[in-house]
Amino acid sequence: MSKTILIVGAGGQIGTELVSHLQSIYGEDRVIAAELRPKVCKRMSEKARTVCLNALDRDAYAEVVRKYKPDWIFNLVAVLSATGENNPQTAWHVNMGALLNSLELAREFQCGVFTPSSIGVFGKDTPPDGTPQDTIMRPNTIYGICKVSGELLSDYYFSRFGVDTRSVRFPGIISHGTLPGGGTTDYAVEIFYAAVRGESFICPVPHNAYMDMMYMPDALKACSSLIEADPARLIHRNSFNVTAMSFCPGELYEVIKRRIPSFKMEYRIDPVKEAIASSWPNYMDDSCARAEWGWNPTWDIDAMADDMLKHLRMKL
Ligand code: AKB
Repeated sequence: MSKTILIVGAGGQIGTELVSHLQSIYGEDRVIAAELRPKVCKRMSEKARTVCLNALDRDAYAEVVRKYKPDWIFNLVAVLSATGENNPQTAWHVNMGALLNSLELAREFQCGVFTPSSIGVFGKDTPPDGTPQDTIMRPNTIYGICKVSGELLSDYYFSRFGVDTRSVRFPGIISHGTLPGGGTTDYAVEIFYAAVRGESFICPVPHNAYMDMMYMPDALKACSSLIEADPARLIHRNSFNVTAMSFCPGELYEVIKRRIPSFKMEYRIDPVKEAIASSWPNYMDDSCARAEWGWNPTWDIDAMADDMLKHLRMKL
């Protein structure tokens, strides 16, 4: 069935590629990209219906929802984990403000809301290996606190107001399109840029810090599959563990070095990222997503590395 989709925060790492992914499913006219930064809006408007919007401005946001009448809002506005620690108050204000506006407008205009959650919801007390779907969630980053609060608030809007809210806990997303910004898992993207440029990479995360990761095509598939999922099969909603691979910097380095033997990496550990990485799972159990809506990732570390290098060699 065709749907109209409003993507808010569309100019970021996921949004940029989600726009064309959803256009390919629902049609170019049915996807509206909303973005705060005028320069990014201008660039996006060459490829998509675009509107410049500050998602914290409730009235302006309401105008956009009233005009386009989306079936789904993708609320991608986020200050990520490492940046959030520099200014926790702003991170709370932006992350929770955009989510609350999205939920309220979905309630008023009767549409669904998809909000990415994150492995950031977990903390030191969470079982790190095979992290279950339903487990201890006591993060100690402001980003994680926003994401746990967001999951609870989204479930609340579903049970209290019947808003169709759905979400996945994304791991680090690796892509060759738009760079991520301010995350703990960003090293897994930046390392490829250094390798292709012939530079050595300074890694801010310890060599043995395992975290879940996913290549962008799988992340896009997670977004579209979950909004198409049969609601009768959903036992969970906000939010599902999803993963595709787990590795540490030392392993990713070896994978790239097998393809570029001259590639060098050294470590200059960022204590903020180190603490965050060590509090996140080594790998999650995503069996509920598999059972409830057929989650099934395609890309492993080797296939991802080959594809990243191929695309970045054309781009850089
Ligand atoms: C981050 O590192 O902050 C994000 C995430 C895993 O949510 N990429």
